Amino acid sequence: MIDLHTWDTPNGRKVSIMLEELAVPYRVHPVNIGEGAQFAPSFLKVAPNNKVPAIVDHDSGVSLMESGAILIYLARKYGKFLPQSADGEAEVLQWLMWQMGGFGPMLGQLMHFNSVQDEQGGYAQARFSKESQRLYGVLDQQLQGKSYICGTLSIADFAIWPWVARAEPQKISLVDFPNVSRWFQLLRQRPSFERGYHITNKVADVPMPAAVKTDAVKTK
Ligand SMILES: N[C@@H](CCC(=O)N[C@@H](CS)C(=O)NCC(=O)O)C(=O)O
Repeated sequence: MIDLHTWDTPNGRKVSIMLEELAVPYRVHPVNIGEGAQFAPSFLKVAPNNKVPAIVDHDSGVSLMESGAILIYLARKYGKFLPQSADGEAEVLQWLMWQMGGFGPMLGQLMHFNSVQDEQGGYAQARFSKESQRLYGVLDQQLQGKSYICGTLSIADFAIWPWVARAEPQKISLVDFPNVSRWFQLLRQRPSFERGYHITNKVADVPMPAAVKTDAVKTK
């Protein structure tokens, strides 16, 4: 049994989506980061960096924080969503690292500064918006002629998709990125993505959004 400590955020959703795709048993422990639950001593024992997600795998005794490390661990444990060949694995890890080091942090900052109204917010908003647009362009190029980021469904898709699902607060129009838009819609149709996206809302017993907001998402 795996314990998943998470909240309804892009990094948290990567792991619940993967667990739903794997169809393995797991329990969700909501960590309400809006109320400071990430600083509770019991959570810090599992995640010393006080951020979600984190897992405890009771089969192996492994306790892990950092969503990228968790995705790699689960992929290796279950032998799925990470190619066995050295070159195949390297390609997936390359896009996972791209998400962990660039796409996620930039979009996180962009969403923050989009919500800040003062002058300082304006400068930072423009800076992160420009870089985010560039990163979406890189992803769009990678998805040209492909159903999935690395050809077949992998942990790179699980890591990147929940960030694209937040395009609206990022003020990014997916109309400008037709390959990203097509890929986003393809994965959105998978029941495991739908379940994994909403899992923390269900468990946290707060109102569930009607659907992932995709009004701005139109394929060309
Ligand atoms: N690099 C970490 C980032 C995790 C992260 O930033 N989590 C956010 C939610 S998406 C969080 O827990 N924030 C709470 C806080 O900063 O206090 C990962 O990918 O797991």
